[in-house]
Amino acid sequence: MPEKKETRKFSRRSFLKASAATVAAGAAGSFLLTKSGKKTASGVTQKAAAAPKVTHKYNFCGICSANCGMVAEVIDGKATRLLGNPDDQVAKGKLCVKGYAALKDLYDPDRLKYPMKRTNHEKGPGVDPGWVKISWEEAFELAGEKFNEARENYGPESIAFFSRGHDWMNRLQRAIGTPNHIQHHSTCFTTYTAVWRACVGVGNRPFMLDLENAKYLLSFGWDMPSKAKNMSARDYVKAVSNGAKSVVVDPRLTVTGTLADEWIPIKPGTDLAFMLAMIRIILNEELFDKEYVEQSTMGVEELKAAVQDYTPEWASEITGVDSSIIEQVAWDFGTTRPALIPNHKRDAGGPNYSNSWRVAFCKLILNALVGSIDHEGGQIFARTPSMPGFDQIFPPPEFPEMKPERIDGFEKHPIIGPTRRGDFATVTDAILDEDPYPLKAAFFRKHNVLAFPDAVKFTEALKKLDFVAVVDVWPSEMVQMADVVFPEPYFLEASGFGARSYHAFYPQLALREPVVEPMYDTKGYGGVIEGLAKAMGLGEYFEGVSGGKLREEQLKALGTSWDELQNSPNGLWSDEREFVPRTSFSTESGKIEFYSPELEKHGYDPLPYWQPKREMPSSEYPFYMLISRPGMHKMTATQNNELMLQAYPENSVMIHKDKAQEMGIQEGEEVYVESRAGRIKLQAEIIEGIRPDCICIEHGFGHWSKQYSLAYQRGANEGDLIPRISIDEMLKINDPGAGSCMNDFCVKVYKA
Ligand SMILES: Nc1nc2c(c(=O)[nH]1)N[C@H]1C(S)=C(S)[C@@H](COP(=O)(O)OP(=O)(O)OC[C@H]3O[C@@H](n4cnc5c(=O)[nH]c(N)nc54)[C@H](O)[C@@H]3O)O[C@H]1N2
Ligand SMILES: Nc1nc2c(c(=O)[nH]1)N[C@H]1C(S)=C(S)[C@@H](COP(=O)(O)OP(=O)(O)OC[C@H]3O[C@@H](n4cnc5c(=O)[nH]c(N)nc54)[C@H](O)[C@@H]3O)O[C@H]1N2
Ligand code: SF4
Ligand SMILES: [Mo]
Repeated sequence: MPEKKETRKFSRRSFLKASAATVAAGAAGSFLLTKSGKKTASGVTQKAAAAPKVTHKYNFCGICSANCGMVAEVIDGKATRLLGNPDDQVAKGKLCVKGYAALKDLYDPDRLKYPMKRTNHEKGPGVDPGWVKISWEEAFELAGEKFNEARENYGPESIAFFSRGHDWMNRLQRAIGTPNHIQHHSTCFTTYTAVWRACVGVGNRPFMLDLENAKYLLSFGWDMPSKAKNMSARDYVKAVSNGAKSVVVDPRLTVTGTLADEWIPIKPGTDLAFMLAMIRIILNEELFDKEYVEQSTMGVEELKAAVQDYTPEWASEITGVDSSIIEQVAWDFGTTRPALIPNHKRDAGGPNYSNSWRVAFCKLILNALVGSIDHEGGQIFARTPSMPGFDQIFPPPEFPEMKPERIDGFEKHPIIGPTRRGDFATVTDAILDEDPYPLKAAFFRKHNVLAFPDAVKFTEALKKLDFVAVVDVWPSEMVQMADVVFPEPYFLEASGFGARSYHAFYPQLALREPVVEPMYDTKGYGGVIEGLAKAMGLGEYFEGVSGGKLREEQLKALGTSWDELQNSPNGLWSDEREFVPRTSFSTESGKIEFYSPELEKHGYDPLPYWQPKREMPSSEYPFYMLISRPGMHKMTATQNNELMLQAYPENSVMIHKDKAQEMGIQEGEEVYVESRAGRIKLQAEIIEGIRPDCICIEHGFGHWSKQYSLAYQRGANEGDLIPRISIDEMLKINDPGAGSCMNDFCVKVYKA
């Protein structure tokens, strides 16, 4: 067990060591086929009757959205180890460190065990909620009564659901008649979604890559090999081992950078200038894939005219990168095939800066110029199975009319608004100011307080609500703010199936079997929603929906059945059809639009012109802020996992050694980091692999829930430094993706 408050002294050498360990983590565990064709973990033999009873169950990992296929070894009813499913195209027999360690979460004694209600009406960090155990009936009755009170007294829009999309939840939200379904996406990837919706018409989550076959990889902040998803590490290592050239542009030396041929430490928020200069060279020198551009794109002439001022010398001034390097990268990218600029959600094109959507736009253009959209070694559209939806299978009774105006103002963004993804950055002020209307009750699932920009202020906003219901597995900070708590089973106790989506070269489903019987008095999310609906008098919307009909109908549409999937020898259903590249797109022209009439129609720049990011270093706040996340943790959800904590016990402020020396800061010394939004205290971690004008903090720590016996008070939440944004400010930024500008602020650092 790790010691609390242990100092994590990380030199650059140990950083590299830890990084390599993360990449290599997939190497543990492999499988053998038994004669019957059923897989068993290698080294574990099926023993005779008197021996312990060893079984294997199929599941898929619920920690991150890669959902790697798993096989669990169970001995006498206790899950003893987890391994990757070898036939799953995502896992290919391996998990990442977090997946292997998930048993510690399953058996975490701090897990929520039964429904609870709060008896202390005061709320906030340091306040004991005064939990009382209640029955499920009482929990539903209490929540139903409070939600109805809000609905009747303040209108249905006074209720908000903060949750990832879910069939049951979506139906209850519409049955209540509130427009407020709020997800975290403006903090995570909406810049990409907006650009792809406008310019490609498909690919809401353009993050699937064929890294393995790429010959030139150019990363702008893309660093997935160091984290998840599992397959990124595997395929990146394969690509560089096969001789692919890798160039990493990042203000920080990342794990991807340590394995690359070149690291280019760019000034934060200036990738747009680098890319515009690349586009100019590739067009002027005619390095692009003429056939692909001719057949599959529209607007190349307008683009060429628009980029003529963006010379490498101009870009060099802005980015701090030599013009000769920019030229070399443009030539190499334009002349090596297949070449790929990989995307992931929070790289330079994610919602980090006010100009990030333009970066996402340039990345799309550059990949299309070299013919790498949906082609070998390129950016791929996931081949997910096509199944009928919940509403098709269970047509709903008529829904009440819904006010279009949302509490987070998300409907005001014409391109991203219809996706109903939601804005974490604007919601705090809207709740506090009761503008456009008061919010009175909220329902949270799988979103934590620490994930909201300016989390301290968001906590204040939560105190203003009359009633908060939370579904969780752990006693998170969100649970600490709840009036009623509904405990959910951990994914290893649940049943169902999931489509491969992050690495789906062909349609494939993975089975989820309970690895062990549910350990506590928990209920699945669908059951919680149904219980609440009934208590609110909205049971008619859920008649007949339970009982397995949904999965039967969906599987029937694929020519299989629940019975067949459950008895599948590898826990999978696969349709291994040939990969046929996509040649037409869902824009009006049917092509990838470099000049976007859709963006123009809605008042956004139709071409990716230069624009600086929102905030620059000043004498008051001299450092650029960089945010990342460690490979050994998933956001704020794994800091109570004993194994993960051994690997990474708390976060720190990474600062360049010259700057540290100049400021007299020693390794491990406590420093304050302050922004215009707030201040946190952390230990300094002195490294060489970062620009001297930047600091970096990894997200996920700073838990204040006292019910976490291991995670409590480790490190700090860098989210306390992120400025929240009012709806008006968000509209002024004029980002079609309404991105939360997660890194677009500067900080000062001083000794504590
Ligand atoms: N282990 C682990 N894996 C995860 C997660 C997790 O919590 N843990 N979370 C998952 C989720 S939800 C997400 S959204 C993704 C996020 O994962 P990524 O998309 O990889 O994002 P970050 O980890 O934030 O890393 C961003 C990188 O961008 C760099 N960067 C910052 N500013 C700039 C810039 O201006 N230019 C350039 N070129 N680079 C810049 C940073 O230095 C950092 O290396 O990870 C997913 N995978
Ligand atoms: N400061 C800061 N804020 C950020 C980011 C950042 O880099 N820095 N990144 C942003 C990004 S990219 C993302 S994706 C979001 C993610 O933000 P969130 O979506 O809030 O994800 P987590 O922070 O992991 O919190 C997940 C919560 O769900 C609970 N949970 C985990 N598994 C289950 C389950 O199976 N069922 C239920 N009911 N609950 C479960 C956990 O206890 C935890 O409380 O954060 C965003 N916010
Ligand atoms: S990459 Fe790791 S955390 Fe994500 S699904 Fe796979 S094993 Fe789980
Ligand atoms: Mo994310």
